[in-house]
Amino acid sequence: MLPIVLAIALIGCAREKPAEAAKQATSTALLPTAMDAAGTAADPHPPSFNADRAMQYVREIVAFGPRPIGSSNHKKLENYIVSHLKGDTVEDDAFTADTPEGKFPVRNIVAKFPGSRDGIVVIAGHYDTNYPLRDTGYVGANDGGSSTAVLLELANQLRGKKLEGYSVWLLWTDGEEAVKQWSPTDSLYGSRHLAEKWQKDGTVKQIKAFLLADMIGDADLNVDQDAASTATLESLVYQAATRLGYQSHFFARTISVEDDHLPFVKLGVPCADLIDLDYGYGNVIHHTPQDTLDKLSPKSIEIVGSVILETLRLL
Ligand code: 1BN
Ligand code: ZN
Repeated sequence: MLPIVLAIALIGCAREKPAEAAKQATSTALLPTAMDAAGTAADPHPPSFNADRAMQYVREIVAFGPRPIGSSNHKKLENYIVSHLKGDTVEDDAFTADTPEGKFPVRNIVAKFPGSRDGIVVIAGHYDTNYPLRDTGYVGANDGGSSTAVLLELANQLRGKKLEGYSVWLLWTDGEEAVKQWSPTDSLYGSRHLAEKWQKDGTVKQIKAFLLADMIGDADLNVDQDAASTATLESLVYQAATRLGYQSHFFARTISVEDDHLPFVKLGVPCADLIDLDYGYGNVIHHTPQDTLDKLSPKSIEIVGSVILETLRLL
């Protein structure tokens, strides 16, 4: 098997740090409240990510126990996600995946929030947990839990708002994890299926940006820069992080990671994978039963949720 993390280059990586773009940012967020840069009245209730509520979601998700594809806990989480999207426009992408461990139901869930401008921004994260660790008590608080929760809270922030920019589609991907051993055919079941579907029906052409959040709850938050992601979109994320004073948590090192953005990268969609693959010193906690709530911080989830919202404003 090819190693998943192909290369790690510490600070000083080949790609230029997006700091220059950030320095040029004239921040509407920093202007006095009721007006934006153009002098028009600003939204009196701008989105403001609620970290405590997001953390409560993680607690409730973890309380279901291990949530590998095909399990009853996974089904409970599907129902939990959908129950939090009442009144929203929800699209299901459900299918049967053929895996090295047999056939499994897989279900991507998409909540759609319409904008005033032509085009779609997809914000994604996976909700299934590691399959091979299913009998070890592994609950994936960070890997699966944090991404599910950040999307649920983003839905709260987008719901009922008049979005002045692109439409925003929140995507809970399923079957991200390998069932036996990570390979191009044993991984990313949901995102591969959805990318193909959205290519066939023309949706892919409308996607202006695909932002992926994965493992973003680590109390020691260091979001990596991903070599396969789109440099201009990562620069925008860095600019957003800088506006909020959170830039020190972003892009100190560059990695190459296989994740749910890849099927969309392959189709030419601008993508940014916001993943912290340094979970515990040397990533020792990742894919172990030690991936538990006590390693997380609501602040980390708030940082990523807020930076995503700020990136939406910049797009
Ligand atoms: C991320 C979260 N990934 C799986 N769950 C992708 C990955 C798999 C990253 C193995 C590193 C190693
Ligand atoms: Zn994982």
